[in-house]
Parts: sequence; structure tokens; C-alpha cells
Amino acid sequence: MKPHARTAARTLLAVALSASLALAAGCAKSEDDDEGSTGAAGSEQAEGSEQQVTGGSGPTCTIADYGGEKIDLADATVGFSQSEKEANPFRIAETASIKDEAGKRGVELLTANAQSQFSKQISDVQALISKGADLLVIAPLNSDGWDPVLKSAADKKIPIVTIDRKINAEPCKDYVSFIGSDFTEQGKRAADKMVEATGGKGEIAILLGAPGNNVTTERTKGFKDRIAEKAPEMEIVFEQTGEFVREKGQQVTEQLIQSNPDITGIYAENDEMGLGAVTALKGAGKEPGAVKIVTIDGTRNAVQGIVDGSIDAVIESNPRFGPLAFETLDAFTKGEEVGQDLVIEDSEYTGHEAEADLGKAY
Ligand code: GZL
Repeated sequence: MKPHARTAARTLLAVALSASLALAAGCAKSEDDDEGSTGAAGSEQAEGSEQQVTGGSGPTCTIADYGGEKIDLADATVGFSQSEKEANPFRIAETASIKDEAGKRGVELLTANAQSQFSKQISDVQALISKGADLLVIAPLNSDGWDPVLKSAADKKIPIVTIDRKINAEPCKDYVSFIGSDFTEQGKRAADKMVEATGGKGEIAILLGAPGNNVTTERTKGFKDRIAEKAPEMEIVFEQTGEFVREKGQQVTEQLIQSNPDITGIYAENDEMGLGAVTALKGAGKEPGAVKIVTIDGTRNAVQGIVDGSIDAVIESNPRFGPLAFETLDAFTKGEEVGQDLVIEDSEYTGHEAEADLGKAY
């Protein structure tokens, strides 16, 4: 492990940057303490696809806020904790993006994957700390239960950046900053697409994400509020968690079809569950498109489902945090003021442009 610049007082780094970043594919060498592999497939991103950042006007942090000293990112070791097993393209693309950017910048990267087990994620992060990580980037599985890690990091003044899901702790104090999507807005946009696809009438079902995190809570609230606002006649007759997993999404949809054979539409809170629903509906003899399906993520298979007519719309949840995370760490460690809460804009895929847009999906 490259000797890393250590400073007596490590600073909690706030990362946020109101700028747009072009994303580029690349390769990275990383020291995986879990997977043991090195290198990363370049995340396939459409040339010139940009990650627009909003939220720079929110509360900010500076190194002076923390009384810490600057850390030279080039000499630092970054620990990355991934939450879910990389069977889900969202997680594959997210990890690749972090590895790609670390490799491009020549930053020493340690990675760990909790395989969707929260207790393992806690021990993963503790291990990254003991292996000498100067900075931590965490994709949390759950929103609660982080106190032991926050204390260990604070004791060593190791800055934590959370990406993707939020943890219930104080930004700019317990952790540095959050970088992620507006999940409530994603739910609202999914509702708009559901109303469009169904004409605002009929009975709909929700395949809920995994419990215990803000993504599921916010995607559900955004969707329900918008349906109530725009299509009060539509009735949500079924909601059950598929835990963001394809097989579970299929199993739950099989149950749904038993109890509600004439369901009008299904809102799946991620593509993997939506694809499971497609399989279940096909198995029940339903024609593609007979049940209107709207999902969230923006994976290649789901966008292909739009092309095939089995899915009506996909709202993107952009997992490509690498360029933004490292750009903001770099900016901050140079002493620039950064925000505490970075909301990344997400695109969407619908029938007309899906085929042409397939290259942008992950
Ligand atoms: C969203 C992320 C969700 C994805 C799912 O940012 O937390 O977790 O939408 C994943 O695919 O399981």
C-alpha cells in the first residue's frame, strides 16, 4: 500500500460541487480486500454523458469548519464500501465508476462488498479503517445503525462521504456529505409515466424496494402522493416488498396475479424487480404490455424491455458517482468550500427514444 500522507488532525471532508462532469470510461487498479481482484471493467457510458449536479446552493462545509488540515488526495488511501452483491447492474456500474475514477487519478483504493448483509458492511468499514483508509466512500445498505462506524471514523478523524442512500446522522458532522438522487422526485416521475400509460384509471400494484432505507421510503411516498394528485381514481390495491431483487419481484408478482388477475399497472421500485414482474406476467400468459410497468434505475435490460414492449417507462437512478465523488474530494482537499447535500439529476427512458438511448443505460 502506497505510503499515504497522514496529518495529525484529519479533516472531515465535505464533498459537493455545483458543476457538470463529463463521464468517461476508464480502468482502475484497486486492492480489493474482499474480492481480491484488481482492475475494473470500464463502466460503459455513452460518450459525453454528463452527470448534472444540483444542490450547490445548500449548506456548505470547509476545512476550516472542522479545524482539520488539508489531505493531499494523491497521497491518500480511499476505502470504498459497497452494500449489495454485484448481481444488480446498479451496483456493478456504481462500483466500476468509483474504481474507474480512482484509477484515472492514481488514488490508492481499497474496496469491500457487504453482499447485502448490513452486519458485514459495518465490519467491512471497520476493516477499511484498520487497513489505513484516509477517506471513506460508503454506499450504505441501511439508513440506521451506523453509530459504531461513525465513532471509529471520528476517533481517527477519517472523513466519510455517503453516496446513493442517506444515513440518519448529521451531515457535515457525523459524516461529510451525501451525494445521490432525489428519490421522492423519482417516485413522482414514475407516477407521471404510470398515469400516461394507463390513462389515469384502473388498479395498480407497487413492488416495494428493500425496507430500512430512505430510497424505498421516498420512492413510495413520491409515487403515492403524485397518483393521489394526478389520478385520484386510480387505486393502489397491492404493495409488497421484492427487496430490490429480481427473483423476489417475480415471486411477488406471481402472488399479485393470483389475487389481482386484472391488475392495470405495476410500479416496480427498481428495474430488477420490474424484470422479475415481466417474467411472472409472461409465465401467466399475459401479452407484453397488457399490464403497464414503470420501473426505476436505467439498466440496459429494463430499457431493452421498453424496446420489446414489456415495460412502459424507466426513470433513471444514476449510479455513476465516481467522477463526482473524486472531483469533489479533490476540490475540497484543496480547501474549496463544498456543499453537504448533492442531488444528482436523473434522466429517463420511454418508448419513442428507448432504442436510440440503449447505449446510455448501464
Ligand atoms: C438507488 C439504489 C437502489 C437501486 C436498486 O440509489 O439505492 O438500490 O435503485 C438498488 O437497484 O438495489
